Amino acid sequence: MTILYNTIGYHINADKFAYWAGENSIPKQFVVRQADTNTEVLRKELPPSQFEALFELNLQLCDFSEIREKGEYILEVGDFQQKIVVGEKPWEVLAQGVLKSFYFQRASMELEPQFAGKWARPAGHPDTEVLIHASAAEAILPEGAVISAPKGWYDAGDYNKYIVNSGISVWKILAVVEHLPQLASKISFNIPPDELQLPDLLVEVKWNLDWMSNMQAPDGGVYHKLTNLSFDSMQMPHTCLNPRYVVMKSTAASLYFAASMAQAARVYKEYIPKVAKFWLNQAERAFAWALDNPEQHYVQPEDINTGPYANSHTDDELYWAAWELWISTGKDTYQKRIAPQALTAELPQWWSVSSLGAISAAMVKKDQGAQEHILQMAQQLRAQQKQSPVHLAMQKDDFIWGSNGIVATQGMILLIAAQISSEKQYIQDAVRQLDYLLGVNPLERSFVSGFGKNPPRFLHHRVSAGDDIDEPIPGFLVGGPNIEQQDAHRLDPYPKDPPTLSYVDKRASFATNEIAINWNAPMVYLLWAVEELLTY
Ligand code: 9MR
Repeated sequence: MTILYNTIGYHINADKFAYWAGENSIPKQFVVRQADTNTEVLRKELPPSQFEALFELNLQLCDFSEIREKGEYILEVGDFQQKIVVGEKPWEVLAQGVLKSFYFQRASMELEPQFAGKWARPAGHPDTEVLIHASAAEAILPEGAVISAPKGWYDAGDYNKYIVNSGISVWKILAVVEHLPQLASKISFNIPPDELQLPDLLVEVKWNLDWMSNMQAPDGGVYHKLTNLSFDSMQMPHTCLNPRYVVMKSTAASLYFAASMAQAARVYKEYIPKVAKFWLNQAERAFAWALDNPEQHYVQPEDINTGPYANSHTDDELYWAAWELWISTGKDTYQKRIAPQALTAELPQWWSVSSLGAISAAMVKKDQGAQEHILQMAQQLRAQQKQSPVHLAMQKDDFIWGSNGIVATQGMILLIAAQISSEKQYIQDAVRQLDYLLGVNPLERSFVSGFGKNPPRFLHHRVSAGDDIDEPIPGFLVGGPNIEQQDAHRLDPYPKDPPTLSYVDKRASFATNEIAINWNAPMVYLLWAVEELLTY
């Protein structure tokens, strides 16, 4: 028997749900006491149990939403006691840590102890001498020619840099300050300041945008990735000396680049107008290249076996980039490229991005059709939550590679719906998604390294594996339960059913325990936006 609860804390203004998972439970009531004085502050009947199919557990809801005073409490069911924290900003330190993880992913730079603490490390992957791969060769830059494309974030547990995944990640992080501009000056997380005096969040994202900006070929097309031929072994960045390549220009990469640089140009305009203008011009050139080369889909060259992020349907990328460019430039030519039939209700993930265009249209352009589209997506998520006793929008077949990123993205959509509709219930719905990631799951763990109860320790992450420090680098949301278990051949068998148990905290589990920028990015949005929207 146990209590599933949010192991980081509960917000004073949010609904507060924990779940009693007791076999043939005898207790009829639950009690909440103040931790220091043991004074009883709440006593309620436990409702009948409900079967949570995603967890295969019978659960009884302990709803202690009435408690709106910050403090530490004891939640008591029968003889079982669980400490619970209620706070005004319960997730702020976590939100800082999740954003700080991007700093720990920086390529081409030494991480100094003042900022990185015990995880300080020498610079790795300077990427100032990157070879043109055969797949990217052209007269002006033949095979073996050298370009410079330093900086950027390592994608994940590996040290390669991929435009597709970078594009979606920077977009989701910048959306925080584009949607909630008041946050720009409030967010700080101890990273080296830059000489431009940008807010911390923009300093961090610029590290990656500066790299992306260097990935454009002379004709406007964008290289799909900057990579080794094969993954490095589990070694520290500064010990990696394998040659690095830029690999074929692709339609998808060019459109991801166009969309995210166009959004970045809007966000940075008030701070660094010249750079923003340059990025916007780059975005326009990348878009033009994609129109001229609509079918140049990424095909992994035979001598390369790092992540493909291949995408052969680019209608959704075109839709997204056209919206971003129209909003940023006001030019009709882009508006004409917005093909309504390309918009789907799929959650925005690296393989499906039309809804990102709809989000910018809804939030920045206040386009009514786009707003309705997002609200419909949110209503669908809410309908899914209603099927689940713990109010989780996930369906069984959502537990794939990076399922935790899906949970966070669903939360992000609910929060955007809250901003469009001013309907506060959507904020509460988003908190349920967060509850799952921070402890309301049958593994009874937080999925963020370094935070909460029983967090992942053995990340599939080369730095955390190679640094000889016991604790993994903090602030990473691991991929999470994945019923496809692509790593099963490297591990002892692990459960598959129910899907939420299909996870192992082992280094070899690249399919459940890797970290990645595209999973942390929606977590950044979820954490910062939910706390801001709950503060009233
Ligand atoms: O997140 C990606 C997942 O959707 C794909 O199924 C998987 C296999 O192609 O790749 C995942 O992304 C990995 C990328 O290819 C390389 N860097 C690590 C990424 C996270 O595992």
